[in-house]
Amino acid sequence: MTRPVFILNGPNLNLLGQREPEIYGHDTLADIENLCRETGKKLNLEVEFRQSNHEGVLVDWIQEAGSGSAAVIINAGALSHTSIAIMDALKAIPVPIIEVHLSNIFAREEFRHHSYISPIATGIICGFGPKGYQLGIEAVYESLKRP
Ligand code: CA2
Repeated sequence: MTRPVFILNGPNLNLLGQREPEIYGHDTLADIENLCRETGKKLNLEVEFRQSNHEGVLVDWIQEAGSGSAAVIINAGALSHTSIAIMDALKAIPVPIIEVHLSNIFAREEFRHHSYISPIATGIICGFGPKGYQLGIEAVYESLKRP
């Protein structure tokens, strides 16, 4: 069995399904976690799914993933646009990094167009809602087949 795929979620993603459904849809984070677990099961990949509203906690989890994961899939929420600490932590780990956003950040306000994570990510998926997480797990599966 390979190491788990860490799926990390940042600030306010715990509120999904409660507000702004026109942007983020009606699914809750628990629904997205279930989708990830089902996808992981089909591909025989263990999933470690977490959410925090705190930048430092996310940095701790990224460091943990550096030695204990097969890959990191991260939706850092608004911290994607602001956090050099998260970028530095991701830069320091030797596993594939997939950046996911539910919404198409390039079709929204200008301040969302830049992400500190994008330049150091293996790949980026945005605008496909919860399906983006599934696509991220499938991308990890493919990359593990062909290292
Ligand atoms: O599109 C995405 O996945 C985002 O990462 C979501 C973030 C946003 O700041 C990024 O620019 C794009 C927001 C997280 C969810 O925020 C909510 C706020 C209120 C109600 C529901 C969700």
